[in-house]
Amino acid sequence: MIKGLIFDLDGVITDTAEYHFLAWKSLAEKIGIEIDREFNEQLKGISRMESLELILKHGGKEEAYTEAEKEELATQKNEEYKTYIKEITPDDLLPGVDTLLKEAKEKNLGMVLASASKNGPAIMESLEIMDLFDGIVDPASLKAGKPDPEIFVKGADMLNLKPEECVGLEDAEAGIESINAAHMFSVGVGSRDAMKEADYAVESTADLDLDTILEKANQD
Ligand code: G16
Ligand code: MG
Repeated sequence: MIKGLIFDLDGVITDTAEYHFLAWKSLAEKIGIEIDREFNEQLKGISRMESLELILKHGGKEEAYTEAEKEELATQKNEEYKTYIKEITPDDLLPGVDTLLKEAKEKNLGMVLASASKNGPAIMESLEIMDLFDGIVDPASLKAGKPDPEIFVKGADMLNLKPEECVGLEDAEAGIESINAAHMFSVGVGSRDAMKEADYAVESTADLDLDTILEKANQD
């Protein structure tokens, strides 16, 4: 019996990927590396420092900086990113998400955020949905990020539920892998190809229907 929903943030609740892209692009340019939107796909769901490592590798500069310099580069990116997310309002909820969250609340389902983003709490406040949620897994507390199952397992723990009693919702391949490894029913948002490992997938958040999700997950 499903009693909880564990949500990814970027790409499921709101679309911050474009802001991450713009901030990484300008940081990369400063150090002579060119990135495009196609490359940016690899950064979805991946932590800030792991994203930086991928960008440096892409530009052949993986050995060029000390750990302290890399921390500084990541901080510069985050400062620019924060200027974008300051503008977020409830209008930035992805289509269908408002209805989904409210219906889940009416059904007394537990809800937790399992995002790799350290900016998650600020974004949730700006979207004005924090009161619907029971908690946010602190990404700084994790030993391993997605695709490791830890973040989704901790999400279920926060609700005092077993992973089998929860549904995980994700838009990144690494995230679906994480949910599946946690033995949780996985709902994917995205192309059929990218979401081929999901237990159930839709192309857009507008197609997320709570009754359908619960019916499929409870059958599983
Ligand atoms: C999000 C984004 C990633 C980003 C990560 C960390 O993950 O998809 O691109 O690198 O958060 O973000 P921050 O730099 O704000 O800590 P998710 O898990 O919400 O999809
Ligand atoms: Mg995501």
